[in-house]
Amino acid sequence: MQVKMILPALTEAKSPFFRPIKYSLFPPLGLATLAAYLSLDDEITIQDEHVETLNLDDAPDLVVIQVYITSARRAYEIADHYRCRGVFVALGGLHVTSLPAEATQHADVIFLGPGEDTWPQFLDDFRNGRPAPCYQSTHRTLLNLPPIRRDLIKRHLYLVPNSIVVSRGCPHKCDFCYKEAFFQGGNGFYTQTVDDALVEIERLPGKHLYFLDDHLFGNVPFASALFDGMRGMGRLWQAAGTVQSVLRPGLLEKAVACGLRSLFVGFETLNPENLRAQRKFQNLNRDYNSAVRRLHDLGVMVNGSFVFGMDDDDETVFTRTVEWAISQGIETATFHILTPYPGTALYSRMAEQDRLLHQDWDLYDTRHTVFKPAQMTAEALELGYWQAYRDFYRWGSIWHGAMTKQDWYGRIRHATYAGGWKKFEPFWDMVIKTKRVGHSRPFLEKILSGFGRLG
Ligand code: B12
Ligand code: SF4
Repeated sequence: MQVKMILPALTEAKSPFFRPIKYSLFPPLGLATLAAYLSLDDEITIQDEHVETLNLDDAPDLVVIQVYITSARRAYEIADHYRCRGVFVALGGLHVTSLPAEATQHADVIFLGPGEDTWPQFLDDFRNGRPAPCYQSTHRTLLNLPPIRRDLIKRHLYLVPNSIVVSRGCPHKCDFCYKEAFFQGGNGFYTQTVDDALVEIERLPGKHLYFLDDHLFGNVPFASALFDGMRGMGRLWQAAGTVQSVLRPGLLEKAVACGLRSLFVGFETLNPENLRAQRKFQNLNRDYNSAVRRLHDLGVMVNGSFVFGMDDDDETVFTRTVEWAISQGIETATFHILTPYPGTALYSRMAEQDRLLHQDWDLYDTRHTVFKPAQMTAEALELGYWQAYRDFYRWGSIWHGAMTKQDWYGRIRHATYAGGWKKFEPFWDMVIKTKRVGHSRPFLEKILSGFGRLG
C-alpha cells in the first residue's frame, strides 16, 4: 500500500514575518509515530511543507494529514485535492479533535485525540475494506509502542532532528491550554516505561536531544528514574517544565546531572489574579525569581514563556514583563497573545461573554488578537506584543541580561544564544536555503555546554 503522510505549512510560516528557522527545528514526530504502525511492505513517505515543497501530483492509496489550527486551511485544501483524485484521506491532530464537524467535510476518516489506539484499529478496518468515518481515542497508553519510523525523517533539514516525547499530556488543567480538549474521553497524562524511554533515547544519534513533552517533570517518580537512567549517556538536552517543578528540591539537580542545559518555562504572567482566572494554580505563590536563579545556578538557560491579554492585564503589562525578564537574565523569551483555542474552557468563556472577534483560524496563531481584551483595545494588545519582542531582543537588552551572569563565559553564552536565535536571521536563511541546517548543530551544542565547561 502507498501511504503519504503530510504536515502542511502553518499559515504564519508563509507570512512576511516568517522566520524559517523556527519551522526548521523539529521534524513531524507525530506522523513518524503513526508510520510505525504500518507494515514494512507499505511504501511510506513523510512530507513536511515547512522544509520542502510538496509533491501533490501523485495518487497514493492513503493520504494522512496532521492538522494544527493555523494549518487547517492548507490541510483542507490538500485533502480536497486528493479526494478529487479519488484518494482516501485521513485527518487527525489537535484541530480535528477540537472541531470534528468542520474537519469531516474534508476527510474520509477523522481521528479524535492521540492516535496510538485508534490508528492501528483503522488500519485493520481499512485493509479489510470497512473503515469507519470517525475514530475517537479512549484507551490511552504508551506501552509496547512500535519503534518510531525515524528513518523516514529527513534529518539534515532540521536543527533538532532528535526530538522525543516520552509522555503525553500534563497533570494540570490551565484554561487556555489545548490539553483538556485533546485528551477528552480518556487519561490526560501518561508516560512510557522508563526502560522504553531509555531505549528510544539510545536510538538517537549524536549528543543533543529535545524533549517535546508538555511537562517532562509532571510525574516525579518517572522523571526521577528517567534522569537516573540517562546519567552517563553523555547527552545535552532541552525540555519544558513548570515553575513548580523547577522549585522542587532534587529533581532539577538530577536532570542537570544527565545533561539538561536549557528549559522552556511557562511563567505566563507575573500577575496572580491572571493565574487564578486561568486556573494556572501550580504557578500561584511561586517565587519566579528563585526559579530562574535555581536554573541559572545549575547552568541551565531559560526560555521564558509569557502570555499577554489576560483580563487583569492593562497596557503596562508589556514593559513590566520584559523588564522583569531582562533583569533576571532570562536568555530567550517567547511571547504570546492569549488565544482561546476552540474546545478549551477559555474559548467557552469568551464565547459566553460574546468576546470572540471572529473565527478566522488563520489568525489564531498567538500573534493576533482574536477576542475583546478586558483592559485595552485589540490593537494595543498586538502593538504591545510586537514591542515586547523588540524590547527584549534589542542588543542593549541582551547585553543587560548577559551582565547578570557571574563570569564572562556565562555572559558570552547568554549573548550568543539570545543573539543566535533572534539576530542572525540572514545566516539562518542561508543555511536553510543550502539545506545545511544540521551543520549548525555542533554550534548549538557548544553553547548549551557552556563552551565545554558544563559537559
Ligand atoms: C513541535 C511543536 C511545534 C512545532 C510544530 C512542527 C512539528 N514539526 O511538529 C512548531 C515549532 C512549528 C510549533 C509552532 C507552534 N505551536 Co507548537 N508544539 C509543538 C509541540 C511541542 C510538540 C508536537 C509534537 O511533536 N508532539 C508529539 C507527537 C507524538 O504528538 P502529536 O504531534 O500531537 O501527534 C499525535 C496526535 O496529535 C495524533 N495525530 C496527529 N495527526 C494525526 C493524523 C492522523 C490521521 C491520526 C490518526 C492521528 C494524528 O496522533 C499522534 C500520535 O499520538 C507541541 C506540544 C506537544 N507536546 O505536543 C506544541 C503545540 C502543538 N504547539 C502549540 C502552539 C500554541 C504553537 C504556536 C501557536 C506557538 C507560537 N506562538 O508560535 C505555533 C503555531 C501552531 C498552531 N497551533 O498553529 C500548542 C497547540 C495549541 C493548538 N491548539 O494548536 C501545543 C499543543 C503546545 C501547548 N502545550 O500549548 N509547535
Ligand atoms: S501546565 Fe502547560 S501543558 Fe499543562 S495544562 Fe497548563 S499550559 Fe497546558
